[in-house]
Amino acid sequence: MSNIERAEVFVASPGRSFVTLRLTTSDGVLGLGDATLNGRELAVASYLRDHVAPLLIGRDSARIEDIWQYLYRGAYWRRGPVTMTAIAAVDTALWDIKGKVAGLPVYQLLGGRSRDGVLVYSHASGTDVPSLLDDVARFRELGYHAIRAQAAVPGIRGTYGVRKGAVYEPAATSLPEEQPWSTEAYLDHAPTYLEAIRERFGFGFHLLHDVHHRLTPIEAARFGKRVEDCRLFWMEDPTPAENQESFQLIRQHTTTPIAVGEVLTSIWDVQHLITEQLIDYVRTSVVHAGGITHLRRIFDLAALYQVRTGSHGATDLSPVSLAAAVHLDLTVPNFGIQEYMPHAPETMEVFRSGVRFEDGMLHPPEEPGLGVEYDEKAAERFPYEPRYLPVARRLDGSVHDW
Ligand code: KDG
Ligand code: MG
Repeated sequence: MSNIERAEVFVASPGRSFVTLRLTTSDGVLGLGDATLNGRELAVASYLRDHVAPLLIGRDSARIEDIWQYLYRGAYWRRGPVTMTAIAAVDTALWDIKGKVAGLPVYQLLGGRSRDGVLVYSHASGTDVPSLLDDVARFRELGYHAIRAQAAVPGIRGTYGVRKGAVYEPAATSLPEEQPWSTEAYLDHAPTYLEAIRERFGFGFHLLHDVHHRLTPIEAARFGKRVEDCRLFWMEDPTPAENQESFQLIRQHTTTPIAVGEVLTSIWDVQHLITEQLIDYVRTSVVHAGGITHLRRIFDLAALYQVRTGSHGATDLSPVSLAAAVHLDLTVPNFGIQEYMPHAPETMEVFRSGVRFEDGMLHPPEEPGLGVEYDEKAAERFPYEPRYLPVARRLDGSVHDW
């Protein structure tokens, strides 16, 4: 029996902040899990260090399902981003260990390949329409078959989704920046640049757009209807998903596919959306939805209702998460697409990952486990610096959904 002997939590900011769990077994096998919750990093680090690590020591590292149930049911307090991210980190690290013990890459433990590679989309953006079009051209040249497009709304400083430097990083300030928002200006502008992209580049690639929870259901219905001729792969998070019946209203008006789930953390949070077929893609991720064990359960439920997967994969999900996602995506029958934003070079100095991008697809490392290493020494050069996502305010000063 190979017991968990050590549980270490690393918090560092190589390019951006990451929380990483490393488990070590009595046989000296290491397992990594991502525990990053953007802007709330230390809450998960404390949950792991203070409340989970002491419970893990001495447990059989092979019993992944049992440890999942123990941490989930045993805590009494269930669900929520902090709990589910902490459980995810443990679960991911245990799959990494199991792969290393078996001498197999994790995707082989999950049933083996269902496809040759994992289709990904990346983020084109622009401060205006011409610069967005240039960016789309650049992603086409890089070989992407699917591109998300976002442009700044004229007169609205700091529109979400618009890259400032080489890497899109909205969590950029030591206290949340307040940014203005106008739904009217967005609804007038966004359809015009999506149309401009189709006019210039045609329909030979997938086009995606993230509404980022900014619209009411009827506004989202109007938006989806207006852009139908652009044949979007999806419109993402058209409205906040707390009131899930409201997606029915959007559905009544438009055939534009809908993707939801990056802020949802359990199968119960997506159950209604899936079983009522109110969405087409579920965007829950390994790191925020309880790890590989729980995400696979969500994806299996989704498969029953012809909902496909489209996991969140922004840069605030570490290379450990990305690797875990690629292993899982490769195996699930109802895979749709994977979000992929390459990490900053500093991030890749700390996380050595064998995940490979080729011809618009990601491929997992073939070595045992997840195929990612954490360089603790390199991480010491990047001490933790708290950074927050912005907050949006309407033009009258009231808070809007970011
Ligand atoms: O932490 C928040 C980001 O991950 C989020 O703003 C990115 O919406 C996002 C996306 O679709 O990648
Ligand atoms: Mg999003």
